[in-house]
Amino acid sequence: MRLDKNRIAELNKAHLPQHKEDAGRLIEKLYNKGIDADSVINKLIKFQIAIPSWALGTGGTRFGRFSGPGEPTSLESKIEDVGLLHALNQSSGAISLHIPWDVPSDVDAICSLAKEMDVKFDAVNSNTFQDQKGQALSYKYGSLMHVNKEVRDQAIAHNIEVINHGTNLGAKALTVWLADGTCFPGQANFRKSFENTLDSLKQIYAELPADWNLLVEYKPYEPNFYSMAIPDWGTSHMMAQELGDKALSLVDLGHHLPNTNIEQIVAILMMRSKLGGFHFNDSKYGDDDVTSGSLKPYQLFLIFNELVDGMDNTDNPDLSWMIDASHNLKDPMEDLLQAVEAIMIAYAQALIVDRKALADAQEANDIARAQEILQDAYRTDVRVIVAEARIKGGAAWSPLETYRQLDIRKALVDERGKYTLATGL
Ligand code: LRH
Ligand code: MN
Ligand code: MN
Repeated sequence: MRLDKNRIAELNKAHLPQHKEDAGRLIEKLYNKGIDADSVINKLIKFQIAIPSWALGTGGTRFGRFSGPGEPTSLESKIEDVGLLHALNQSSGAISLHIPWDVPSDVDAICSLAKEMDVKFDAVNSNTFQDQKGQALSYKYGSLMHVNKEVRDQAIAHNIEVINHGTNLGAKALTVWLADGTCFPGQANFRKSFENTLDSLKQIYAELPADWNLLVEYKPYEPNFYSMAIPDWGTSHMMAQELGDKALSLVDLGHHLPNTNIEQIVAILMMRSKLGGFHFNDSKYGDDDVTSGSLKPYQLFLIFNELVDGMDNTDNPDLSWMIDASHNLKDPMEDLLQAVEAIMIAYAQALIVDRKALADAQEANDIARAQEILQDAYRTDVRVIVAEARIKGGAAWSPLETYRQLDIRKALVDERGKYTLATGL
């Protein structure tokens, strides 16, 4: 399915008179505060959040999966779904692949489809957290950290293969997330596990093309419940530091113990030019992978506040932004549109923070004033400038409303069938 830009513009029309009035009012309010709304809007237009290939189908829990109709089953249909999302919001023009789930059979055809849909290839992800059919050695006891060198070599070879797939597609980064760890005290020697993991990463790093990054993702628990090989940002940073300039830490919002101050982690990693990527989702308990901004929008704003500050004031390299959520109950496409919108709202709020006044308040230890400044930005309803950025970029005033008006899910079901292979029904 392809979306006609004119159709989107037509549907926008009904909203434009009110939208213009609302946008004008906010732009003037920002102007009076010394904030240039045009520069905020231009930054919003440029901001692109990758969609992972695995998020386009209905997710599940350890206990079950309730499939949705018309889910994509092939890499082609996943790229088409991302293209549809991007046409609706112009903010999700990239897809992140998981190998071997998404091995392209015909690279040229995939690249031209992606080009047609205006979709780029973001970081590619390796997968050594499952055993694949026909695989010689098992990852049951780990992959890059495994006690057996042959298993580590197999996992290293897989990561190199992922780099090669990514190179063919024009990707520029490899994300390594390891399920490696232990479930029981005494199961492994912590130091040996660390050394094995680092040594394996060094061998992968050595194969990285010159213009690539290696993103090291951390996670405190799950699937292992006693220890993880890379449990936290300290370990990830230590490894990235030792690997070299092209190795950076990746923060997944769900990969922290409850109440961790993620915004502080972001600030410190950026100060060291070591933050490479970001996985967005929201959580109440753990790696819940629910819709970004659905539970803790203020935390998301505070994180963006540090990201914006870091992007302006540090030498941190450009980041890979990606949604990493599991859509168990909602239509994944609708959920992704909501997530992108929530992320753009948090970014826009962070862009209108009066940074000079905040710095002055901090220097004067004026805590109440500092809080007022942050909350003034957070409590500003910026949805209208996010919509303005979308309209300027040729997207929908309301992507979700347009998605429903165009009955896109029905069109996908008509095209792909109600029960696709991914549903298992
Ligand atoms: C692990 C994770 C990691 C994986 C993805 C499927 O919890 O966040 O990024 O690649 O989920
Ligand atoms: Mn992740
Ligand atoms: Mn996760």
